[in-house]
Amino acid sequence: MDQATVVDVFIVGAGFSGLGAAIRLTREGFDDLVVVDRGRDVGGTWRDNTYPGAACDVPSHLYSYSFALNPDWSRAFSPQSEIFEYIRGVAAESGVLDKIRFGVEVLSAEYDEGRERWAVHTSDGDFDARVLISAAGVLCEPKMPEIEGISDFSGDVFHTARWDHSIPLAGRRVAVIGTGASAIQVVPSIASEVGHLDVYQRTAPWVLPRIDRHYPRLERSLYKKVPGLQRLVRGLQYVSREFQVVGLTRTRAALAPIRALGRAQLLRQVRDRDLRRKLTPRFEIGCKRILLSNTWYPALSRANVDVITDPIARVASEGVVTADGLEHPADVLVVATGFHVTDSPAFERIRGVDGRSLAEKWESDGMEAYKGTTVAGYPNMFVLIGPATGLGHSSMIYMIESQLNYVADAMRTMRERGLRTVDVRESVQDAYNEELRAGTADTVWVAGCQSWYLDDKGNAPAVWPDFTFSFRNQTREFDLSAYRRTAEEDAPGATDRGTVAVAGHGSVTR
Ligand code: N01
Repeated sequence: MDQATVVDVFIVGAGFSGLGAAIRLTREGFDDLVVVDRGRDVGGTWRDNTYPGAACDVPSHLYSYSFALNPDWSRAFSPQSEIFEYIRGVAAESGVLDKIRFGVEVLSAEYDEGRERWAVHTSDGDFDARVLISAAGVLCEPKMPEIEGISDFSGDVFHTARWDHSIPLAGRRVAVIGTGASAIQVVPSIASEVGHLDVYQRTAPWVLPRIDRHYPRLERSLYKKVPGLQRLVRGLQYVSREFQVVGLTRTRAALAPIRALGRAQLLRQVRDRDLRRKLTPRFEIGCKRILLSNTWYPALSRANVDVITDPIARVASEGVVTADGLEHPADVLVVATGFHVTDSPAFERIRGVDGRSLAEKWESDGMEAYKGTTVAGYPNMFVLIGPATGLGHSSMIYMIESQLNYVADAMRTMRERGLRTVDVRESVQDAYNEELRAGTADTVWVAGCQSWYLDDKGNAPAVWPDFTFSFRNQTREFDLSAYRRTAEEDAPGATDRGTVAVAGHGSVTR
């Protein structure tokens, strides 16, 4: 590590979570930090997902940093370009841009037990950091489907998160695989332009009306001029979304109104009985992310669009072959099959005290953390949007900011007490996760559907199974007693909790 750049905090990723961490920690006085991002700009998911129709399905007043509300949102659900501009604007105003190195990929991050530091190897050199913050994102590693022959397709193939804008679609035969949140935004946006569109549906999703509207200039100026108005609107949006949690986690009966709304929209928008039968969801609403669209069903009802529900058998050089033996010709294959979430390649690159990668640990023990943020055996590491923090119903930025409260308080606590390291106790983490699993057992996410919330054992380690304000409460303060820690010699932390000296490690509290 001779050539390594020494830094206090190393942050991986400059999306909403990494940028938020850099801003928050700088404000707390932890400004010796470096952020690296493999992309060329901030924004993460919102930089990468440029597919036609990309937009947020959480209202924009709610889907913003609490410290950077934007009175100028053009509409209730902003398009990708506006969210990307928003995050770029926040980054520019925050003063942390000069701490971010773009086009830099983390190759590995290994905890050096002897030095109690993180050794981070990147495509642009090595770093030696006290604290590692993984803000690499969750919906960022495109998942290509394992379909025989797909690599031999003679036309163009790309994933929604890597949209190839150089490929013309006008008048051509396009196939879209998948009917999740990305596909339902893409399909209506391209249906009128393409010659023919085949939509390959494995599972019919629940689709509710999208109550979107343009914000007139008067309303936007009121948000600027009337103190508290925007926060009030944001608060109402937050509360109304939180009501869904009752149905998702406690009483299925509470889902009845939205179930009825979904059925009514299908009945109203799809007159063709055969098509309606194909599009009728056969699983409990909420088990997969509930989709919002007013244009999905009308797009699928168009004369130039076919919904194909026969399973895909293979991809031939000039089209898609379904299990019934039919070959459906295509010029372009759009893959809308989601992301690696519980099996993200990012997990392979982080190694803790025993040299085990997070991927190996989570493969054997399940994807678990404490309060979604710290992992036993990975001292001084904080994971943003870690296990059991994912949401379908509300803003991930709320969860990220909750985690940042926890991280900031951890850093303050370490500073005040002279602690070199904190490492969550395995027993505490286990007990926490046992409780989480018990809390998830009756939720809608484990009600029998397949989704990215689940791992291959059928657990739902990616999703937060409760009201988001209970996560906010849990993460309000850093609970030092849950942690093993080492302290600087003579630091207050070394004397007030009965520490023992350990050669080469300062001292360790058990
Ligand atoms: O991915 P998904 P996504 N053959 O995993 C199908 C967020 N997001 O990119 O349901 C055929 O939801 C799969 O079928 P099935 C949001 O959190 C947010 O759409 O598993 N089909 C499914 O239909 C979302 O949840 C916004 O049977 C295959 C689809 O592909 C998350 O990103 C917008 C297949 C994958 O759906 C992921 O959404 C967009 C195969 N081999 C995304 N493999 C906002 O608005 C998979 N499928 C904020």
